[in-house]
Amino acid sequence: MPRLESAEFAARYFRPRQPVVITDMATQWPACQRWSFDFFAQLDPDRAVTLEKGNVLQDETAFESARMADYLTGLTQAGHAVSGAEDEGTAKRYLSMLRIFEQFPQLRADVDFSLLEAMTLKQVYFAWLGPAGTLTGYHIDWIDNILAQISGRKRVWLVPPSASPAMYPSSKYDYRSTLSEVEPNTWDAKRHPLFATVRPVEITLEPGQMLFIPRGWWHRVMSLTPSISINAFGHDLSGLLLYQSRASLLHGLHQLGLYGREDCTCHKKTADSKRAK
Ligand SMILES: O=C(O)CCC(=O)C(=O)O
Repeated sequence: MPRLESAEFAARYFRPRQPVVITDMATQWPACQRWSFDFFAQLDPDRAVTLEKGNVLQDETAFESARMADYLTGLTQAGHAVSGAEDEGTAKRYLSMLRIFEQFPQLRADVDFSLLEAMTLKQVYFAWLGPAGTLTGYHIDWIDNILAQISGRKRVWLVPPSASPAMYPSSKYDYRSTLSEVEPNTWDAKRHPLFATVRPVEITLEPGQMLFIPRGWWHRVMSLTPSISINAFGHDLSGLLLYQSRASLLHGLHQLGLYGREDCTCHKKTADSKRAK
């Protein structure tokens, strides 16, 4: 799908909540010309960042702290492409969910999410920087999303909301999301037999391409090369009323230790170290 006008995006994709790959728009962004691991490393080398270790959505929640420049310089030096799940099993360290414009407001003009901004009342933006082989397992975000690939390539698997019983929603808590119990690389057909019926749509996101992931759609994302992405989440009025109010309430209870504290993606099981969501 080449360049999309706002009215067409609204009518054909946003309102019916149908995913779409959008080409020829982000390619023009300054981010696609300027952003690299070195670029970020130089923005604030001493900044402490939290790295996810491995696939925290289906596996154990684990984090590590690092100095931004050390992590990103390591990625530049180690940078090589892997195909598919070659590196499966190693706990990749992933600078995920970086609140990019809160930390670096000067980068706001490097991207243009006006397609989503025109349809929504409230947005939040995250950057994702990591090596080849990072895996964000199957989950639903209860908020509309455009994921934009800035450099490197990612594979995305999408499953419609109608397949939810076969995705085995997990009890692990994640803010504003529902996680699946199933990870295809370690799928146990006896425990999760219905997953055999799931037919995901598989997409490879190239630099400069964007993917609209409507709220309620399951998705799983793996980087095929060292990768920089950014996404914009946005709520329209129905999202604020139907989903955000519930998510905020549950998150308040979670922070007080009254909900989902046995297993979550924001607190380690064995220590109190946590990351802000
Ligand atoms: O890029 C990734 O690793 C995950 C992105 C994602 O899950 C999202 O944008 O909702």
